[in-house]
Amino acid sequence: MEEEREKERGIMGHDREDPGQQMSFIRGTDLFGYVGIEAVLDQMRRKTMKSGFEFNIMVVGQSGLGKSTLVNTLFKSKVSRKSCTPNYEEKICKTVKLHSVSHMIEEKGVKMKLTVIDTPGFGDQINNENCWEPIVKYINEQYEKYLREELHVNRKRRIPDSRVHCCIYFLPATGHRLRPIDVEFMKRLGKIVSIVPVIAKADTLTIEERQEFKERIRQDLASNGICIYPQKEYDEDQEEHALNEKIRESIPFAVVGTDKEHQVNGNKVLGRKTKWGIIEVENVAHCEFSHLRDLLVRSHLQDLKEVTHNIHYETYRVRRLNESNVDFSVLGLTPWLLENGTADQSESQL
Ligand SMILES: Nc1nc2c(ncn2[C@@H]2O[C@H](COP(=O)(O)OP(=O)(O)O)[C@@H](O)[C@H]2O)c(=O)[nH]1
Ligand SMILES: [Mg+2]
Repeated sequence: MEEEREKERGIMGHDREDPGQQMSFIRGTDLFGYVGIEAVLDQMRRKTMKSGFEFNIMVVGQSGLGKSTLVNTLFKSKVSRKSCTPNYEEKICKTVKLHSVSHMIEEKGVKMKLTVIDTPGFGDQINNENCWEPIVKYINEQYEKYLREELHVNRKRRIPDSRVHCCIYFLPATGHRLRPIDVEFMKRLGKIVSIVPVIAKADTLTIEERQEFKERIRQDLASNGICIYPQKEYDEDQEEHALNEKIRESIPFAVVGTDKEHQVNGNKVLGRKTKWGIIEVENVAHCEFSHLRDLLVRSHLQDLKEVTHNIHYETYRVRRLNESNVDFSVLGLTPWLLENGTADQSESQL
């Protein structure tokens, strides 16, 4: 009864498990006047605008699948060099080489340091055995760098974040099923990074072919136990679950990239000329490029960063600290400090 009355007065939620620590929630409507809590959003906004944020995206797939073109289309700027550029990626690499380029992108005062990590040579050989190894190594090296900065006695106020927040995996538009290399790559990498698979150059398939291909890919992903982003286990609430279910049902997005604009009904649109007419890249009736952009930039960018920090990096951190062969003396630490949690004060970086 008393609880009921408290609820009516707007005071509720006493933590009964810990009587020493009482917590009560007062609904905004029950405040006597304006306090100004909501202004924290403006404060966060101002801080983010001042400092900017980092976003690191990796593209993986055979040469010529349109990786560079797609990233340029996503950010509407030349953030990745295309293979037709002389002296670059022209010849097929014998081994997988990782190559990262950073750009500052600014929109309405918000600054983003975008780093695109390209993986030329992946899947280009006749024998592609272990071609994911340099990629796994690179991803882990970035976690290691971050860990070392975090464990340092004199930590930087803001640790530079070179961790891969998202790996876009390009599937060739064969219309068949996942190939062994796709299964092997995604199985391994899905455990250490957020993978978003896409069907590249989707304009080479008909709408029906795309649908069937997508369905077969989803079956193969499930039957091989491959974890791709967004993972069910990390949905935080009902609302997020509903939104992510829709995404999971339509993954992998069938995308088309371009660096050309065409005139359609008097408007300039990003598109590709095909024998069937102009494919409008940003038109959802033509391809799923917009869904991919919405996911990566407009709805899930912050979530990709959080999943990287809270899940993938955390898994790496726990494993490394358990191995106990981090050279603590170099960091000016003793393992004792770690056991007592003193060094475990990682902040979520923007
Ligand atoms: N049909 C088609 N061609 C594309 C598409 N995206 C890129 N291309 C073309 O494919 C070639 C290779 O593109 P590029 O982005 O350099 O591929 P990368 O090697 O994977 O980075 C270029 O001639 C592009 O114009 C697409 O969505 N559809
Ligand atoms: Mg390229």
